Amino acid sequence: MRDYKLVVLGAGGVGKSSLTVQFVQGVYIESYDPTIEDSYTKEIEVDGRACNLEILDTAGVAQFTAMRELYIKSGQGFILVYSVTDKSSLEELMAIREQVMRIKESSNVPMVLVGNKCDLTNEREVTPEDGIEVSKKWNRTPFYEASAMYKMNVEDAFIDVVRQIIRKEVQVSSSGTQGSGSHQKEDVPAPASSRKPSESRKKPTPVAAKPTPAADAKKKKKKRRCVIL
Ligand SMILES: Nc1nc2c(ncn2[C@@H]2O[C@H](COP(=O)(O)OP(=O)(O)OP(=O)(O)O)[C@@H](O)[C@H]2O)c(=O)[nH]1
Ligand SMILES: [Mg+2]
Repeated sequence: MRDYKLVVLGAGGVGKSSLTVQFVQGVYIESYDPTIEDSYTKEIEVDGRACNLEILDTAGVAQFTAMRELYIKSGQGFILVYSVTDKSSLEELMAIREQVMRIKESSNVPMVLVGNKCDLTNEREVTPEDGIEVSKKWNRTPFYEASAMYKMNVEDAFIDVVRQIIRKEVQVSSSGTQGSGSHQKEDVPAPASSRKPSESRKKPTPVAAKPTPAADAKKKKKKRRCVIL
């Protein structure tokens, strides 16, 4: 059983807790109770591997975000959430992603972009195309539109990020055989000063179908990356 630490990040009220609780417990929280910090664990199997997930549900509201740096340091995979009903919540993710890359000293960090509340069609401020565009700018970070309320794409998004972590582990262990047990040092460090998230490197894969080599064995995984309602 491997332990993986996931961190859920995003602006206040976008649905980080609702998505997390929906994923972990299969229930939807209707009420809004701003989070300070919550931690959950869940055991799942991903591509035949038993995984013990620790999921850190972080605060979106400004007065608690000082802790973010510590969470990011300890996390291996990141779920970056905005609400499709709040354009500024997507804009806030730009700085959050920069912060993740700076702290992890890498532009290749397991991550998914999630546009939550896609059930609220009448309140939409962000189109699926807007999300796809951001995903492209972010080196084709897998993008999902989701609804915590209707449990749409919730599991897919969390599992995607776990798969990315596993894939990285496999890469590190297969390429690091001659090295001295390097832990998780990445290929391309993201300079703290550089503000160009997309210039880094990476595979030219279509946004709607980022390949997940770890999942290749399990071809049955559906290709759906975002839901367009
Ligand atoms: N319609 C709809 N409402 C949602 C969805 N997800 C969350 N909400 C509602 O949005 C409100 C905020 O959700 P939370 O999950 O508490 O948001 P959060 O991102 O954890 O907020 P902070 O902890 O303050 O950062 C709650 O009233 C939820 O019920 C969704 O998919 N659809
Ligand atoms: Mg919360």
